[in-house]
Amino acid sequence: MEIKNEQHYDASDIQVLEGLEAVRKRPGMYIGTTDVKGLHHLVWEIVDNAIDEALAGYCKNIEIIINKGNSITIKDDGRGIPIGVHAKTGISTVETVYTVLHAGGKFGEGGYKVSGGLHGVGASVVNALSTSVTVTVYKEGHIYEAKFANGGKIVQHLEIIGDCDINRTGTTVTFKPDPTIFDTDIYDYETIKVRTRELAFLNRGLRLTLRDDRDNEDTTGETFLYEGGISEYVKYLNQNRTPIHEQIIHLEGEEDEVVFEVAMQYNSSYVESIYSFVNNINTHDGGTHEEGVRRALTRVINSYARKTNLLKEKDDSLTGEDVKEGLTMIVSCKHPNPQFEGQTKGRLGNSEVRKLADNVFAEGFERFLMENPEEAKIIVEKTMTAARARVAAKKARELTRRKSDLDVVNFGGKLEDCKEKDPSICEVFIVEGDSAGGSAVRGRNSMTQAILPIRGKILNVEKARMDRALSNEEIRTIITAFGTGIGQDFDLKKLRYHKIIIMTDADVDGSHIRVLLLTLFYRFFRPIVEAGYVYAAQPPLYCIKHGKTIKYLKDDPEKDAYIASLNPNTKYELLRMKGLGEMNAEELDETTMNINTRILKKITVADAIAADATFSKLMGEEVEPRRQFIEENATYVEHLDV
Ligand code: 1YM
Repeated sequence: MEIKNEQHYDASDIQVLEGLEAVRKRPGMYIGTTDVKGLHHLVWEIVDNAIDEALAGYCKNIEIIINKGNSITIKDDGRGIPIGVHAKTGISTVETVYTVLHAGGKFGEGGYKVSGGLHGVGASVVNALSTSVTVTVYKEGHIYEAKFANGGKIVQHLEIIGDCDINRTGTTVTFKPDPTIFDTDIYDYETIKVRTRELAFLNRGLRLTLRDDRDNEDTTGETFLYEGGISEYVKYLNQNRTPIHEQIIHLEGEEDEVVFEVAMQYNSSYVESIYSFVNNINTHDGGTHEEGVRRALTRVINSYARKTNLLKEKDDSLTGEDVKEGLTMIVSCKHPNPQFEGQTKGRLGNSEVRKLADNVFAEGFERFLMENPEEAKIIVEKTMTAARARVAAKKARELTRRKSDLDVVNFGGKLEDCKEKDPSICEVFIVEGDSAGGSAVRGRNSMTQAILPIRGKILNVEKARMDRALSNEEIRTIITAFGTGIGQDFDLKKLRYHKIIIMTDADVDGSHIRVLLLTLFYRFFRPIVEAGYVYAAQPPLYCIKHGKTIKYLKDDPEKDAYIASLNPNTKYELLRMKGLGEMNAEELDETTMNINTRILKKITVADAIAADATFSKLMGEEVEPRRQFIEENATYVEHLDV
């Protein structure tokens, strides 16, 4: 192997550095963002290479370690990145993969180069955005190592640093993200865990281990290994729901190197939890694989229901909406050449997949229904009940619609609307209790701030169908105030306020109401949440007065930090703030509503699947996990980025 003089840079080194420099100049182009999401993206770029090796059939174990100081180590037991000199670059393949943009692609023959996320740009981007990277390869009885620093500059060319068992093979990579590039350099264990578990579900038989060494190096970590693959994913998602049939239906097929797989089980809820993946990437906007399954599902259930006379001649056919009520389903497709479409590339476009998905699903599901008549009957009856509820909900929706055509200002006498009509500057505060509602009305800026008081607990929509939800006063008031309609009539453009602010007390009751409202929004008005229009007001817990200064502080850490920042000789008065209901209009305005002084928390959904699981856990049949979760995580829920 050619070993270069470390002090000397030649033309190819310079070219490489220019490439990596481009990544450092515009990191967003390569990894989307430089926020906490981008930071985590680096992990998945490296893990993807290990997963590819697993999909090629050579790797069984992958380990992810969060080290002290927030560097990351990823190990696999695959073949090891090739160590020979790369024909095009004249340097070792290891260095090529880590320094040449887009070199992560298919070098060798065979196997999928299937993962790679949204950006799919690989290891060199991670190197460009790191302060140090070490790549170790175990191969042919030797341990090889290459090191990079400061955005991909080579500090040690690939060399043998020791020997190992001749049977040991694999790749180990350690990198430390560059703190000057990212807004934060702190990795979140939960975020990594959720995705690691998901990768284990999506790649059955692959063992993934995750360990956090930051506080304690002796931990063994958590291992994720699912022999049942996506069937176990369905089981996991249904764990806080009540399945209505025992078996999880698992079907799969393959054609022209495209592997298609689906697992499903109905539960007694009314929620649709259908998630699809292509090459381990969540296709949140669906696509041909999902379309094929949905089409076949509706067709097969209808034909079975007619054949068995559960659905009579006079009955209308079941719709796509009816057959997905209470359905938990994972669709997974592995494709050597996927075409991702749409603005966020979240849709599979390959048209041949629609037919494969339809065929595999229709054939397998029909056989399942024939062979399991009892389960089949339960499923068909569930979809027929859903159809009746759909008809009832339509009537109820029409009622709300008619009502919303009336003068909204006077609607139920509850909503105190603002004078402005431009949604982009209007906000609505949803306030718990009449007394807080009264203070809020007096304390608000009536030009742009509307107040909607709600009484007591609102209906838990996790356990109610839309028709029942629509017969609930509070929910009808909210729908009408928003102006968007609901269900099939929903239209985000008609939203009357671009800030929907939940204002509840900072106690357990307040958290419960907040979670009920978030459940309502997430299940019935999801686009409003996804568009970032939902906020939680944060009434402060403390007030500190010194001299003429009055400072409101939202919690203990803020209070402690503020006191520590004061001159030690400063005399100050510390007050614990009252609940919303006890504040007068002026206090409420200053602490919670005034746009210059208030603290708002934006509700975000980082991961729809995790949020779905959290809501079913929080709001589903089981009471105990809910009580516990709310008490322990009252504020944590607000991120939904579980
Ligand atoms: C912890 C990260 O990168 N593993 C890994 C990467 C590769 C291979 C094996 C590999 C691929 C091939 C042949 C092939 C990569 N190789 C390349 C390239 N783990 C990690 N494990 N032999 C080994 O694709 O034919 C890129 S990634 F380009 F060099 F082949």
